[in-house]
Amino acid sequence: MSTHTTDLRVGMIGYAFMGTAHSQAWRTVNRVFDLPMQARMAVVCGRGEAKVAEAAAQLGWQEHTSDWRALVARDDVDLIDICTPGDSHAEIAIAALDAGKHVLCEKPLANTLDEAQAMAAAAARAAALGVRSMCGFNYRRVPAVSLMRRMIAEGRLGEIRHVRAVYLQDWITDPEFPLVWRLQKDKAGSGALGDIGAHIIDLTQYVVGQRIAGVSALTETFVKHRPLPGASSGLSAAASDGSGGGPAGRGEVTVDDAALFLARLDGGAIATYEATRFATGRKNGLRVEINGSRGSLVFDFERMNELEFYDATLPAAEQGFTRILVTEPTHPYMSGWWPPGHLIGYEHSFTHQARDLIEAIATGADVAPSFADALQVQLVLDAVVRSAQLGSTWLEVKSAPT
Ligand code: SOE
Repeated sequence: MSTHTTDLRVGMIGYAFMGTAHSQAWRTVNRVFDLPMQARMAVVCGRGEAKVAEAAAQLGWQEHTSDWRALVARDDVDLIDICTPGDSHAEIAIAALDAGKHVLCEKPLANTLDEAQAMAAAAARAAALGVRSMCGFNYRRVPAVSLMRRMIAEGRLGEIRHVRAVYLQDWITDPEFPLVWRLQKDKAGSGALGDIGAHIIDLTQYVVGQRIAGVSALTETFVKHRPLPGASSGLSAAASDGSGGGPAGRGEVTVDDAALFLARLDGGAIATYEATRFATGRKNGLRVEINGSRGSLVFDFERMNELEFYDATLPAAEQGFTRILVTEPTHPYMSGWWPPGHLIGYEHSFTHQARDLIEAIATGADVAPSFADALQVQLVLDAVVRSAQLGSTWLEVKSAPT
């Protein structure tokens, strides 16, 4: 039963995969969590009138528009939720923040470091006026991931020595898969690196409480030209017709298919990262293992309700990896859901994200990941790209202002 007193009127821009996930979160959040504000799905925005009207009806938005500038200027909208490709994040987010709207922006924050810096600066200006902004690194809000952070902060792993993170997908292994927007640098900024590598950068920095301070990287584009897409949808939403001088009917892939890097964290841990869309058979294989002086923790998204824990402080005869089923009411976020043992899924991380953002807006608390946190991720992405271009040269990563 909700005790909210105020509405939070949301205007969402973009309604493909992420927009659908965010819609599910806005629809659900007040039905599950008792919050001081009620999310209202006020307006959804997309480029084509007919399609956005359909999306509004299907996803449950009260109104629709094809003019994001008009949306951002409306007095009856409090929060702008940006679910568009990265090439429009900066322009929309800065306009929204300057108009005094709270902002939730999908990851990665931007396509370039300059854009991310401008967004973080706009967020800092707006924060002084009580405006909140958050970047959508939703995996932070998987209960097992939050629990991982809590246990590490409590010292259960002791001193952190190793961080091992992979994010493996395989949806473009077929060379005939079309040149969708995610494969074009001007639309997406980078490839596997920014799309899924950004998640493991954010997730590991979050759980360990250390920042990446230096990297040595390698990237690869296995399939250099792909068929130009038709007006398709979903993950394959239409790309601009970047023919890129390739074979007839094909365009150049201008992003990485895979990115690997070594890193040092500022608290002394060393780390390896791998992000690829060519891990045949791996659909959404996000796996993180942390080794410390007193134990280890392992999270695997494909078993997202579980955490593996090795406690090296137990008597030798009792040591071994144990499986924690993260469904107890005492586990992060779980008190809102089902009785212990009843599992949750991918979409719940977005609902938890909406919950935390609503709480922060209502109480004036700081938001995490803030645009400054997301700028930190962008600094790492930028260093990875430059290191790879320089033949894996070690590069220091600057620290974003907090
Ligand atoms: C596509 O690779 C994608 O949808 C990412 O963009 C999401 O952030 C990730 O959660 C799942 O995969």
